[in-house]
Amino acid sequence: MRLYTFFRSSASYRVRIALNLKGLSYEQVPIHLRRGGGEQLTVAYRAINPQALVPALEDSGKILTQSLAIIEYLDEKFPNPPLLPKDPADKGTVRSMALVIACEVHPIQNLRVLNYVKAHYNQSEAQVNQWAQHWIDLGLSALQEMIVAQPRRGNFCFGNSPTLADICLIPQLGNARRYGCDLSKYPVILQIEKHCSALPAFANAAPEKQPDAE
Ligand SMILES: N[C@@H](CCC(=O)N[C@@H](CS)C(=O)NCC(=O)O)C(=O)O
Repeated sequence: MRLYTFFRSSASYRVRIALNLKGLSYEQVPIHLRRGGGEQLTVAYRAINPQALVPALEDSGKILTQSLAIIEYLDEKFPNPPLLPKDPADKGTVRSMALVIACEVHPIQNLRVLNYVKAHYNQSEAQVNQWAQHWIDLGLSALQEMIVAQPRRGNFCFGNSPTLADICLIPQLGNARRYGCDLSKYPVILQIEKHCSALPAFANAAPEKQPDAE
C-alpha cells in the first residue's frame, strides 16, 4: 500500500494511526502542502486526488481518498482489531464522535480555507487563528460532553479500546495546540490523549516521527 501524505496533515495522521493499529506496512509518498505553492495542486497529484487534498491511499492499483472512507475500507478489509463497535447503536455513537471532528471542525480550519479567509477578506494571521480556535473549541467542548454522557465510559472516547473517534480526535489536538487553543478546559479529552499516546500505533503516527517531518 502507498499513502500520499504530509507529516502535519491531520487527515493523513488519522490514516497513519489506522494503518498502524491494523499492523499494516505501507510506503509513504510525501506531498508537501506549502512547498512551491503546494504539491497537492500539481497536475500529477490531481490525477490521484481531484480534490487536491491529502491523504490518498493506493492499494492494489486502486486509489481511495477521504480519510474516513479509507479507514472504513481498511477496517472492512482487515477486521482485526476493529475500529468500530459491532452494535449498531454503539457504532452510531462512535461515528457521531468522529464526525464532530471530521465534518464540523477540521474542514473549516483547513489550510485552503484559512488562506482564502486571509486573502479574500483581508484578515490577519491573528484573526485567522482566532477563527480556527473558535471552531475547534466549539467541537471539542461538544465532544467532551458526548464522551462523558455515554454509558460505555472507559480509557478512550468509547470504551476501553481505540476507535475511529480517537483516530479523529488525537490529530485534531495537534491542530488545536498549533492555533493556541487552551486545552486545559478539556481534562477528559487530555486523559484520553494520554492513553492513546501510550500506544505505539498512535505514537508512531505522530507528525514529528514521519520521514518528511521538518
Ligand atoms: N475530508 C478530507 C480532508 C482532507 C484535507 O483537508 N486534507 C488537508 C490536510 S489535513 C489538505 O490536503 N489540505 C491542502 C489544502 O488545504 O490545500 C479527509 O478526511 O481526507
